[in-house]
Amino acid sequence: MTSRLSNATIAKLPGAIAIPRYDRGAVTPGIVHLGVGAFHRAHQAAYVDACLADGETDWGIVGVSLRSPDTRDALTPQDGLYTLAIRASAGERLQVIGSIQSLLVAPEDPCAVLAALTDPRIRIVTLTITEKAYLRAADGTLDSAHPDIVHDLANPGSPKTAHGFLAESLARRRAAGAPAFTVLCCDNLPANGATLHRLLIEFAKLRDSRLVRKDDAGLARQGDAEAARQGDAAHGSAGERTLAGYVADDVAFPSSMVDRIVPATTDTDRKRIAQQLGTEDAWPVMTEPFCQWVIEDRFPAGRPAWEKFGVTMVEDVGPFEDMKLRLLNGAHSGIAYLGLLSGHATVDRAFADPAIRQFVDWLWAEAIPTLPQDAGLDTIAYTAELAARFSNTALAHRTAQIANDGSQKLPQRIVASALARLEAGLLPEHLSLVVAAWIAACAARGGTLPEGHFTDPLDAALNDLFGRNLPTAEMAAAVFDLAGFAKGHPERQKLIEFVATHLVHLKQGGPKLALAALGIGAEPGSTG
Ligand code: CS2
Repeated sequence: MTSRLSNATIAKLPGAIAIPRYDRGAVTPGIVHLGVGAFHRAHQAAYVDACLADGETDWGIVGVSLRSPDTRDALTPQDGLYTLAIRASAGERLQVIGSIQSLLVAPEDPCAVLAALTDPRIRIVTLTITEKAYLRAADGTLDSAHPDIVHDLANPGSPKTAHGFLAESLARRRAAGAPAFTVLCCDNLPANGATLHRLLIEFAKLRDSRLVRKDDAGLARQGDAEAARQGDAAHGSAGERTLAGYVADDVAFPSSMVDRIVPATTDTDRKRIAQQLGTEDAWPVMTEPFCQWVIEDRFPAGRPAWEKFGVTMVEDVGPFEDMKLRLLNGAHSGIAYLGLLSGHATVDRAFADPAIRQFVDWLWAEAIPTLPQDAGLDTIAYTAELAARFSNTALAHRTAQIANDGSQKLPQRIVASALARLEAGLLPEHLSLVVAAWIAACAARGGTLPEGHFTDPLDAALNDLFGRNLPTAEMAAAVFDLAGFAKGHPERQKLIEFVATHLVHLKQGGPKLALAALGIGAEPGSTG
């Protein structure tokens, strides 16, 4: 097969495949998306596609990769088109998405990305850059010593980080008298909009103070320097404010909760989709039927009519976000690490393991009381739906994929609920096993699990620690220090003790013994 999915070939696709039925040529860009990976393409881009099909014309997406050229290389020859394969145990439905108009690769051409971000037609910047790209230090503040942050402060015109791109483009828009875009974070972080807002203000403060210093040396750039000269003291005063003050007061950062399971595309998927399309698609995206987006409705520069297509617009996304992070993502991490240690390669297989299934029920029972009680959350219906989603045999969602970046994910998925329980005088026996299983799975790489089976930004430091053969409790405490888990929290020590106890069981008898110690599956004495 030599032909390729594109504007020219789309009309020839078999009739059962849904295609964009709007004039793509008439659409103008309105959104820049940072982190144009599979998740974005299964989620936000699909919602925007629905709005474009409904007749909106000014919300086309400019997709930006902050790291690799792979997505751009796959999609540019296809005019930005790709297939979304919506997979249920009962079968698959294909839909071609047309909302991505152009693709940029930041490391190749940061100027082009800044040009897109300063285009006055752009009114929203969305982000899915994954937890670790927010560059938070162990205490949650901006990691100002990170080499990319240091780089971006020294080279504001050619940034590498999302912070650098957002700060520079907002500064330029402000200098040009163009209104700010709204920043819509779509990553699995708690209070994701507020968190990014706080980090960007920190970054802007560092920029402001550099500009003041540079200005003293006669090197300041025009525009920003004027503002910077006012220093922090001018924040909120009648005079021109710092960039930090501008970001704090004039840029909206609504929080949002995003949800759709998106397993990595395999070559088998590519072949199957090509056969169904009758043409090649270099990077189709696999997903499930379920899709949810809850967004705080603060868009001073306007937004697509997402609410027409199932998006819930709310005042406060907090309760939805907590429920999703603690019940879906928390269970996902538990299934991933216990699944890996039990030899299960995919979520549906791990979830079909009666011991893991039981564990997840009890994990939910531990996490549910930590959720806001007065927000009308229907946790019974929610967990029932999660159980059905985790059982989807068509997804083949790999446990190793979810296992990545545990140090960045566990704080909001597991540690927060465990600490809330301890504070309330309740036990976090199941939640703490997820932390222990993460540590055990990290340590098992290169042993019972393949080397590099999944990765974590802390890998070098973790491997160093594992090589020191510390007593279990000391090792658990050292991992907590490294990852910043429960930093400064009065219940930290208690949580470490729970984790250490599980680690001893995992070491002695694997997940079977650790689960048996919780009364799941075999009795502790019978596992040998
Ligand atoms: C998963 C999430 O990889 C992971 O860590 O838990 O990507 C999960 O599939 C999504 O958040 C679902 O919305």
